[in-house]
Amino acid sequence: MKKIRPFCLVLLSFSVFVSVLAAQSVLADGPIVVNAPYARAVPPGQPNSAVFMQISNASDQDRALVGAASPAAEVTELHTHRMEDGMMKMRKVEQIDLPANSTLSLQPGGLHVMLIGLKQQLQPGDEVSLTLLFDQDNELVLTAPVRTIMPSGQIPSTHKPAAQLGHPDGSRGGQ
Ligand SMILES: [Cu+2]
Repeated sequence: MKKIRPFCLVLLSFSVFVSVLAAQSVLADGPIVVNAPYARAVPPGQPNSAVFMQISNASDQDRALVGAASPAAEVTELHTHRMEDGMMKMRKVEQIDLPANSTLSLQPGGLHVMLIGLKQQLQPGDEVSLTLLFDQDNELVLTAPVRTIMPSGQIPSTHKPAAQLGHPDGSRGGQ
């Protein structure tokens, strides 16, 4: 009769733990890897929010994120921020380019996946399911934890606070 050594059990539970962690923080679709996705917590009643992440393209080929969908919102769009007339405004973009061998950050004040018309509350501790559509007909489903982002957090200092009004990934004010 075989005995299971305690050491093996420790290893086994450790590897299970690691793969659970990996499933939450890293998602791969061939050469495309998504790291550390998270959604912005918003107060109840706020209609919009955004999801951020890092996307790496480890291939020698330029790729692109071409769309997104989420059951958490009526509409899910790819957005960026642009300076227009001295104001930082967000704009829908048709795609987000992922140049070969590069990592791109979707972050507050910059590129983001916009959730418009929230159908669920986004409180810290909640989770948002998100499907990312890449070119070449690849799609990737991930779960993003909801986190509180300080209104002033992670926004480049060149952005004027007033220009952030009305944007859920920029500040709590406006709209
Ligand atoms: Cu936006």
